[in-house]
Amino acid sequence: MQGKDVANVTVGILMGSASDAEVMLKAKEVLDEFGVASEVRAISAHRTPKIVCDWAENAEGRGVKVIIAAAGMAAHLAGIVAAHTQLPVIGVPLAGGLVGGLDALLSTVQMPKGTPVATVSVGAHGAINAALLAVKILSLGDAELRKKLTSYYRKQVEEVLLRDNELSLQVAPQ
Ligand code: RP5
Repeated sequence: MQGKDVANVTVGILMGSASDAEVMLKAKEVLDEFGVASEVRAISAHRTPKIVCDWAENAEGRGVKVIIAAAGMAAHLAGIVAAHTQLPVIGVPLAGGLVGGLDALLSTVQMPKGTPVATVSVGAHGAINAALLAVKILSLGDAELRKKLTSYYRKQVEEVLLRDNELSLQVAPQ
């Protein structure tokens, strides 16, 4: 069973379980900010392997250009998706298993040659970076997205400088 159809899907966000949603919806928030349409699915490489493989094989035909695949523990979701599509796959390892997600990190990043998974950091930071990386990939062929990225990073600099200024004022001698 699949949720409601998303028109003009550009990024597919997969996660191994609905229990990953709190973290992975942060990726969707970033994509929404850039006006990039996404499709979110919670399907598992080991519990629903056929559904995952079918989804990956049909993704390109449905307009998906970049896939973000997130899972915790023995995180083989990104790898199995990458094995079933020529689209770029960004893997997000999730915490919840051993040593703060070290198990998922190694499972996601250590792909043998031939089937690349571009792996980002563990958890929420990784989810956000995966979305930004997807936007960067898409921006190679989209001047509007390039402009949005430029202003996103300009805003990031302004926010850092604002916090820097606040901190300086806080510690300044009275
Ligand atoms: C992985 O196992 C999922 O990605 C999730 O991070 C972890 C636990 O899944 P649940 O037992 O919460 O469904 O496949």
